[in-house]
Amino acid sequence: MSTHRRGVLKALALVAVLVTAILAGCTSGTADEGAAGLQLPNEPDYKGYLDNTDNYDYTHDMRGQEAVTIEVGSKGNMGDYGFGPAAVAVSPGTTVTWVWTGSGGTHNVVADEGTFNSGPPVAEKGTTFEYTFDKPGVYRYACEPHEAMGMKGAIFVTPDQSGGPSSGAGAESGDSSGSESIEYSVNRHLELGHRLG
Ligand SMILES: [Cu+2]
Repeated sequence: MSTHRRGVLKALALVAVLVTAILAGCTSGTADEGAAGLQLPNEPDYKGYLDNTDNYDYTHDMRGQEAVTIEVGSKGNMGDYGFGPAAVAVSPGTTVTWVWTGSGGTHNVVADEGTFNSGPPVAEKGTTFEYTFDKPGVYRYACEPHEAMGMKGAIFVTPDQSGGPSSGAGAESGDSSGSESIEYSVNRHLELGHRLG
């Protein structure tokens, strides 16, 4: 009798563990679906660019939206020296609008590779700068006055609607060669070209 009861208790305990595991899986998948965006399933390789950006948490998944807004002068980097969110994923054709909070002094938005540039730094709240991202790829940018403090950001433009950079055939290893993300964006370019052509 007591052996039987022990068996039942063991079975119940197992069920409880399974239910807990399933619930945990569900909540982590659907948590926090707000304006800030869910976490992209696979983090792009920013090649260390955001290493000293302390408000960079993860890439906020804003794919499928026509317009995305990023704060200039959000909390971060020992003051109001952050882009919020620091990293976002968007679909090609998305217009990103940076909106100045008015905090943290003068800021600007300057692409690492010259793709976009908001001009001289300004402080005024409500200032906006926008750029439409048609080409897939990783775009790194910074605020010139506060770049050394970590006021930097990244826009990951991808036509992929499911996973992230490593959801394709090529397995992404953790090495630091940096060639994989370039390969990835080239592949995406080709894919998009085929689709359009
Ligand atoms: Cu700044």
